[in-house]
Amino acid sequence: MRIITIKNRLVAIIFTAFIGLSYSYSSIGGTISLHPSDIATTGGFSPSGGAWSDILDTNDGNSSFAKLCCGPGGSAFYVHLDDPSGVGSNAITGIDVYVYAKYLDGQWPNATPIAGNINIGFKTGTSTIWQGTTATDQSGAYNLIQSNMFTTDSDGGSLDLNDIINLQIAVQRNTYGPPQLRVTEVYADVHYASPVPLPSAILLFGTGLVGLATAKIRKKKI
Ligand SMILES: [Ca+2]
Ligand SMILES: [Ca+2]
Ligand SMILES: [Ca+2]
Repeated sequence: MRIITIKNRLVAIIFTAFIGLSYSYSSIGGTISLHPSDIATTGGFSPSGGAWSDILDTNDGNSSFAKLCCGPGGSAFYVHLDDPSGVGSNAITGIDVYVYAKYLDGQWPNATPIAGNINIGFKTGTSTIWQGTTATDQSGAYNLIQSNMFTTDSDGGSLDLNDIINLQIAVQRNTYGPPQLRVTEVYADVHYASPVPLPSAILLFGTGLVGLATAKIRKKKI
């Protein structure tokens, strides 16, 4: 009867330790998505279907978007992003930038989709880091343009919470001539990692091992 009790206690200890381990590892880090809070620099772009604070929050097609037509390429708008919550003092490990965009050529409502080029980037301080020119297709659908993960701030330093608070996304129209660039959504994914889990995981695993040893000693005394 006592052996069964010890076995049950042992199973409970190991089970608790491994639940603790998996919980710790699942909380190692996370990702938060940040959408625009307001315009920082228009670059000649104008909002359609709402205010700058709202039009780039969702991929709602042509219901709300930022637009710029005509002229030489190179014009860019910058948007401020919502400040992060839940990151705490955890280390910031990277930023991904996402932009939904397309080009149209001709007068609305008879404008037709056309392929074009855009660049996307981000700014946390003085400089802007660009992903590089990317082509959009002529499907008429908003193309998702995604950056590689940026792992420094825009001036080359390590990422910290202030960088994320100051984070801006930049979108540049890189096609010359009349086509209109439309952007319906932009956001950034911010990745962070917690420094806490490893020690806590070791502690929990250690607790399990101590429980195991104690149970064995008790078993021998029977
Ligand atoms: Ca918003
Ligand atoms: Ca902000
Ligand atoms: Ca939109």
